Order: sequence, then C-alpha cells, then structure tokens
Amino acid sequence: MKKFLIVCLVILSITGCGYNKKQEKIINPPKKETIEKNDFVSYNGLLRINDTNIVNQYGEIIQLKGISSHGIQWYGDYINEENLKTLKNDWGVNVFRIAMYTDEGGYLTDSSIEDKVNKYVEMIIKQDMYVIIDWHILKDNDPMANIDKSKQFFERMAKKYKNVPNVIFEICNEPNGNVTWKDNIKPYAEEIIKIIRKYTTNIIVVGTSTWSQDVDIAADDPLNYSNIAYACHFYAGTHTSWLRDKIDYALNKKIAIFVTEWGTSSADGNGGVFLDESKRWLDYLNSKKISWINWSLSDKQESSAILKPGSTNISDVNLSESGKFIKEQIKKEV
Ligand code: IDC
Repeated sequence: MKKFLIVCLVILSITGCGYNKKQEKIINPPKKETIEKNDFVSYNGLLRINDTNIVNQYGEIIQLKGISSHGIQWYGDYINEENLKTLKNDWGVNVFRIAMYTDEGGYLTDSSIEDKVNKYVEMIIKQDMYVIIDWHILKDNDPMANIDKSKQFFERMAKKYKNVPNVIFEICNEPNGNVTWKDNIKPYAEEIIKIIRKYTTNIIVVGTSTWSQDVDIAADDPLNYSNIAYACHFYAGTHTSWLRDKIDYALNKKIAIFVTEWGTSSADGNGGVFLDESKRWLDYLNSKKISWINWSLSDKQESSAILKPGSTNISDVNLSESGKFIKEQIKKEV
C-alpha cells in the first residue's frame, strides 16, 4: 500500500498536476458563493468588453455607477478614506474617476501630481472599487499635442497596475476644437493603447471629438483592439435626445459606450440643475446598461458639484441639490 502511494505521488508530480492546478486558479474565477456582493471588484474581477457591454469575470453584464473627482490639482483632498467609504457603503458607488487635468496647473506643469494619482488609486483599490485614471485634457484640446508625456505616463501606470483588475485607463478626456477622430484622436489612441497593451488587457476608454460627443464618428471607424470603450459625455442642461441618438447609432454599430463624465448642470458646470432631463438620461443609460460617472466630487460654487460650498465631507447635510439627486439615483437598484 505504501509503495502504491509513493508511485501515485511520483506520477502526480511528473504529470505536473500541481502546476495545472495553479494555472486553473488563475484562469477560473473564484466561486461566486464565497464572495460578498459588496466586495465589488473581488466579485466582478477583471472586466472585458463583450459586444456593446461591460462584462465581469463570469461573463455577466455589469453597469458601473460612480463619481468623478473635480480637478485633483484643486479638489484632490476630497478623495480620502472616509469619503470613499461613504460613497461605497452609503451610496453604492462602484467606480471612482480620478480627473488628472493635464493643463490648468495639472500634470504638464506639475508632474508630482502623479504621486497623488497613485495615492488615490491605492485608496480606491482598498475599498474594492473600480478606478479610472483620466488623462484630463480640456483646454489643451488636441491629445496629440502632448503625446510623448502621455505615452510615458501610461507606460508607468500600465506597468504598475498590470495585475490589478480595478484599474481602467481613460486616455483623453475631451478632445475638442479643430481636432478630428481620423487625424488626431485615433492615431493618438493607437499609440497609447499599444503601450498599455504590453502590460494589461484592462478596459481602455477613448474620448471622442467635440468634447467626447461624436461617438457616431468613432463608431464608423473604430479602433482595432479589444476591450475598448468610447466616451460619451453630456450635461443635462445642454445635451438632450439628439446626443442619445448618437449613442443609439454607435451601439447599432457595435461599439461600447462609457459615460465617464456627465453633469446635472449646463455644459459649463453651472446652471440648473436640470433634473428632469437628467432623469431621462439615466432611464436611457440604465435601460442599456451603459456605465456612468457623475461630475463632480467638490464643494465648488457651481451646480454640478455634489457638495455645498464649505463642506469637508460627504455627509447628507452637505449634499447640494445635485448631490442628493445623484445619491438617490445610485442607491436605487435598477
Ligand atoms: C469644469 C469645472 C469648472 C472648471 C472648468 C475648467 O466644473 O469648475 O473651471 O472645468 O477647468 C467638461 C470637462 C470638465 C468641466 C465640465 C464642466 O471635462 O473638466 O469641468 N465639463 O464644464 N466637459 C463638459 C463639461
């Protein structure tokens, strides 16, 4: 009997069963029953794009809902453990976006802001939420203008977070002005995606022309990579059904849309709030399981901010009209 056992052990080690098992562990997602639903990333794991949807490690369609920071060069301190816990546990937020402005005192003139990004990413990972690293171009309207800096930045980010399912890369917030998909954005995206893909298959969100509204143009000429989503941004006081029509067009062409930024205000971040139109937008997005992220976590004197001026945390008494509405909308099970 003893001899038989020894022979079995030898056979097992020669056939490399242990190795296979290890491989299986990596390939097969953990058993669902062993994970708490609230452990959001532990449960959903590495996300992919399937058809027009975001799917989790079990292939189930999921919708991310969350909040974007304001520019972290101004309002970064709101990203702290206490606030992230409130957003996750009290609001049900499952994704947080770090808006790293490039211009306006952001990365291009102060590269130390990258340390802040890393600090926030770690904090968000600790809360088991997804996190978007947003290369927030805006007044610097053409992503090509600073492509070398962007390449270096995303190479470091992709390398650092290559085995981390939480991280999503948004490579150009809102191209605008005299910039086209074909000549500026697509060539830029191809270069950056190539770099990120050396390390990770995590989802990459690509901005579109006219402040990330022309998803129809991108849909006619999509990128030849997998796990790509295209950004569509709206502000309820400015953008209405005509922009939803562009999304419909893009979905029919089988690209995935991610609303990585939207506001209840007008496009300047102020005015309103326009809650009826916001509701129409959310009904639309929720019906299509399109992920969305609201602008913004700050106490700036502008109606899109979720906090009243002077607030230091996200307790209910500090919520602006927009903040109250967004909390209600995220909390609601769709
Ligand atoms: C706005 C801020 C505002 C700031 C301005 C310029 O709300 O306080 O002064 O940027 O930095 C976007 C941009 C986002 C804008 C937002 C509202 O992605 O940076 O934030 N918006 O104007 N696209 C459409 C609207």
